[in-house]
Amino acid sequence: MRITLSMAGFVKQVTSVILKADILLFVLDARAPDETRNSRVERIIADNGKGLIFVINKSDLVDRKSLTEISRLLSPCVFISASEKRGIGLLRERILIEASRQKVKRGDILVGVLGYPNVGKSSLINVLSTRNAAPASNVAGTTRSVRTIRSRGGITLIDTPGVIPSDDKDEAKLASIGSVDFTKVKDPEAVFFELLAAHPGIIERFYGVDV
Ligand SMILES: Nc1nc2c(ncn2[C@@H]2O[C@H](COP(=O)(O)OP(=O)(O)O)[C@@H](O)[C@H]2O)c(=O)[nH]1
Ligand SMILES: [Mg+2]
Repeated sequence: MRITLSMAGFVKQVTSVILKADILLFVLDARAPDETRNSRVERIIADNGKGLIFVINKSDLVDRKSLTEISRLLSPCVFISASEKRGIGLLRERILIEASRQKVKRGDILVGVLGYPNVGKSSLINVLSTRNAAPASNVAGTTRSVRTIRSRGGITLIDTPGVIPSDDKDEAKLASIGSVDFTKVKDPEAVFFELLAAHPGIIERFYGVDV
């Protein structure tokens, strides 16, 4: 197995999920797809020859037009709403397509879930494992010993998502979608003024103040 980038700077869990999985679901927030991508993580996936599917979650929160724009830039991608359980069938189909590209044996597809905090990784794992889900098990005795959840169609999920640390990204954008806890933001004033500039008038109207 080839690891081309140093592990330094990454949460160990993210890299370990990538190395164990055949296919990675990179969960993005439909309201901020660019800001919830991570080029370093994407490179590690590519360098290790793993399959990658961008899963655009929370698509219930954006309009159709912006979904079309997003899909032009991300390939392959699937739009879902984990909370409304939409797009899950299409996602399963896409996983099977990528698995055959990766020459993974049908019935033996190990899928990992990655993304920034709060994009909906746990919600996605939950919907994918609702039907025919086996209880979390331990695939022991193989090189990829890992806790998994069996899903339908020969898809097996790694039960722990890889959480990408949000400290190397645009803090203002991540705070605005709840991906970083605002109480933990390093420079709250800077974030506040960026939000103010990005959404002129909204904060003033909401609080009935002049800023
Ligand atoms: N509107 C909407 N909210 C969602 C969706 N998926 C997850 N959420 C919400 O986003 C928050 C974070 O979800 P969670 O699965 O815990 O994210 P994680 O931190 O990536 O595991 C929760 O409040 C979820 O209810 C979705 O498709 N649409
Ligand atoms: Mg979670």
